[in-house]
Amino acid sequence: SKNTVPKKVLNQLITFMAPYEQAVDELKLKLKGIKYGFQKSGRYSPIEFVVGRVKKLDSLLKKAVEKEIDFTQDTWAERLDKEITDIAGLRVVCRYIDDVLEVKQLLLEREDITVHDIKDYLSSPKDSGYRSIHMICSYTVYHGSVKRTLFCEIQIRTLGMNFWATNEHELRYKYAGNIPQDVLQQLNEASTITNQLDVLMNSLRQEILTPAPLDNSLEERLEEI
Ligand code: 0O2
Repeated sequence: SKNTVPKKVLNQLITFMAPYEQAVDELKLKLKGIKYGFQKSGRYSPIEFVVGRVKKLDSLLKKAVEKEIDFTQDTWAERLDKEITDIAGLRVVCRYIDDVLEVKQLLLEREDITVHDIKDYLSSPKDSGYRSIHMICSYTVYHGSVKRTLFCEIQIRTLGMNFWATNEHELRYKYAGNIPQDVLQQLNEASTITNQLDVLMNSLRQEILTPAPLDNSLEERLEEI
């Protein structure tokens, strides 16, 4: 799809991406701040880890072509800003399903992140078996001498969902999008099993968050086994 883009625009695209890179850097730090805050105060953190990326150029161009964004017209930058909401992407990975919901709630309450839309692939998984919560947000960066408010997509998922999605993503890449039926079947089964594990582990979360009963010493509990 690169040959649909004039050479001059390719250079402009690098400049175009710069504030998005800053947004990813800042948001990564801020989301990690949630985790550190819990840890420093000795509390259980609903966040296990945070990763971020700006959309790769080939992936961005592919989506732009799908949206019929014409790079020979000088409206292309405005259209990318407005129509491609995941140029800045953050991913928050949690241990338990309830943590995913807690992080979603924490993000909804923040004043530096405006949530525009929530895609709940947790309640309604995709046909592929994909599960996650996607929050389409906007965030303001002060980049050079300009203030820019940019869209970003924050994905929240469990370790299990992340494991599944990583495998599925690699298979989709390997088969260039045409995953054989039997592999799709296996992936779907893996998604079901992953969800069963997530649901089971989620009940352990309650166990972890409630203090051990005082009248039940470690020795007593070991004797019970
Ligand atoms: P990249 O840039 O390669 O990371 P769409 O409009 O179809 O593109 P949709 O369904 O509206 O997408 O979801 P959304 O909110 O735009 O998010 C797309 C991103 O969600 C993907 O990024 C993945 O990170 C993730 N995702 C969505 N569906 C699946 C799925 O079935 N399997 C996996 N592994 N990940 C999924 P991209 O498109 O890969 O972009």
